Amino acid sequence: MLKATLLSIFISISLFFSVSANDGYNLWLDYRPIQNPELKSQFKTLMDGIYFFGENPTYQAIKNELDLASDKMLNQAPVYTNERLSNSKIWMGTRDQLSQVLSLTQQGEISNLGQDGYWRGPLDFEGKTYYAIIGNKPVGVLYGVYNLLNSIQTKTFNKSIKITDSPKVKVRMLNHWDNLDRTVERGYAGFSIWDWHKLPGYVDPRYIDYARANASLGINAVSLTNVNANALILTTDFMKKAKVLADLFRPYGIKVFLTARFSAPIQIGGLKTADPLDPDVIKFWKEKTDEMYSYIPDFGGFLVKANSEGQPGPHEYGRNHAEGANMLADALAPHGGLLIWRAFVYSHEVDEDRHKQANLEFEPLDSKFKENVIIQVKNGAIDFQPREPFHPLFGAVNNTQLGMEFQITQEYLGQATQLVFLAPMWEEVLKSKTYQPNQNATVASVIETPINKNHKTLIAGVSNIGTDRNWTGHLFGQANWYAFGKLAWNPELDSKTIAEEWIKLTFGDNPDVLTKVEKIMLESHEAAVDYMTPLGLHHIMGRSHHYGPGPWVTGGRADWTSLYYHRADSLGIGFDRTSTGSNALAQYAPEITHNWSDPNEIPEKFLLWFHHLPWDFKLKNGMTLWEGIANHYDSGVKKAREMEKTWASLEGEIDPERFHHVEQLLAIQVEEAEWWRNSCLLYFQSISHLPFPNNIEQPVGDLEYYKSLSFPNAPGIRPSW
Ligand code: BDP
Repeated sequence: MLKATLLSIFISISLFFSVSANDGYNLWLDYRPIQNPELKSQFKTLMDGIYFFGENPTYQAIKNELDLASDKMLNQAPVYTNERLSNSKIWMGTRDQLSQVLSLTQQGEISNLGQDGYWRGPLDFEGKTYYAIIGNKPVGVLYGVYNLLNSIQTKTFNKSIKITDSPKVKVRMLNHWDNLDRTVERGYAGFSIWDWHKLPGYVDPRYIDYARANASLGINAVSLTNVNANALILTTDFMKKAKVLADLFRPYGIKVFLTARFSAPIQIGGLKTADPLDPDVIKFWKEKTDEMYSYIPDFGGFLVKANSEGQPGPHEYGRNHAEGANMLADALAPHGGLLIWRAFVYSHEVDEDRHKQANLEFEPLDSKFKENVIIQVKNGAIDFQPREPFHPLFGAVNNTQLGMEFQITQEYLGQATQLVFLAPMWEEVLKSKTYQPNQNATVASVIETPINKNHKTLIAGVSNIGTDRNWTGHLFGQANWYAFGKLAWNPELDSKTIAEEWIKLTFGDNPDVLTKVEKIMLESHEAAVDYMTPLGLHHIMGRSHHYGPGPWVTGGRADWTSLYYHRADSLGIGFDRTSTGSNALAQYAPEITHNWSDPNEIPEKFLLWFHHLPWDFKLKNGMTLWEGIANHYDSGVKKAREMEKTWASLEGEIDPERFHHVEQLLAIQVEEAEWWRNSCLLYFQSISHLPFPNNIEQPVGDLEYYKSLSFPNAPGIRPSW
């Protein structure tokens, strides 16, 4: 008897813990039990009679998702019916499949779904109302189902409202910087989730959860390998491995891309050259590509980093980027594949401001790229800095299809120890006015607009995913993956909406949690900019691992040093990119060049990005530049402490596992913010020789000590640096 009682106590304790513990693995697809009786009954009704118009692997993926969701949210299995009329409550299918049951009005309503869009809402047929989820293609139905589940979880479901949604961008892609040995360049969440060694024989169930998470956001493409590419990925053995992933991802609407090393013809093809105009090289790539399609018939294409940071490329043979890209594009074209060529090109051998180099390379090649080429451009001209003005290429070419590359992994934004919600930063870039090709153009509109009907549009994000149980190292890294997916689908969305949705999906709808977590998230980016690189400072982090501050970094290749970027001297600080300096500003539209050339007109957040100014330059609030810099650093630290305090006040309102995970990381973030402030201010003071303003907390510590810190084992370091 006693034994039985103990056992039942044990079982209930472990059940309690298994219910309350949350390691974050389920991401935003946690499907917690529905508490609200009305919502529960509405969802239950729908799950009581699901009718699919036809069968295909995507519908099977939908059924798997509904099985899971219904089980977790309602504690019951859904009922699938074969009878369309008598028992069904919800209909799912493509517009074609439903054509016999749609009235003309309904057909009209549902006609503008684009390739991947969906419609969901009430549908009247023969005197009865059904709920329907309709896509142009099965994947549209899948997206509609995820949207329905999202609305149930966030309690926004309304069965009488009709919703139509379709993505504004065609290719919504994750770029993994994963190496074949499972290390991840700039990865802070463990190792690569691609277990190349055990593939193709062993299929990690995590691959499916990865596909589900992406599909739930509308992400429809993934490049599996590092842009600093290894040619081995193009060998037959690896194609067989990649095929397994492509087969798993297909029902979720996700296409696989791989990175192509430009010198592969030499490394794995036995050729002496990789010259893109050499007939044997052309033949090599054609045969490789054909072979790839024999394994993966819907292979997405190649992503290429060439002639940048030591990667091989067409320049070695006196050819330009268009000649390199077009040769690969020709190999892909017969299969409908895409060639994504990165604009992240710069060289220390070129005597030009790094900021200008991509435009100098690509502007003269405008209109020279084949139709299946997309030039993938980072959001800013330097390199994923905490804040960058938008890349001038976005306004500078009219006849080249440009795609956006964001970095989801927080290489320069606190890596996996800091909570920095990146949506506000991406939103700022996407909403920036380019004034070209027309007065109303924004970065978002440039990306969303195909230059003609055959061109595809693209948004890519460098993944922050790894083998950590919660996928992203920091729980809030998940919010960045989420936000990226949402913005790739609709670049016009605002960060607040995205944050609210993610918080509800992640923590439920406790209003106190919602308000406080939202505040933390929405203020986190500005806080990080303040304690890392305020007022347009940039590229002053530690060398090679990029972890923590390193404004003193000098020596070696100039454009990899901090001095090159901040140019602090006894007179002042900042990079003069106006006409008296490198004139990078002239690469923007005249409206921008004109306004930003004046240090009193330019938004202060970009001040030192474009201007070298005296320490006593007057800021808008009346402070001197030196005082302003000091105040920004100090206020960044204070904001970080505020975030920590706000989070602490949520104890008991968030499950202990996730609460303590974030609590500990926020404590690290505060220490790192202080480290940034102290070391940057002490360093800049050693140059300006000015006293710190009285109103700030005085930086403490010894500059020499900060300089001596080294992190040889910091994660994510690029192996060759
Ligand atoms: C930089 C990273 C480096 C990448 C490079 C790239 O430090 O590891 O290889 O970008 O985007 O941000 O190619």
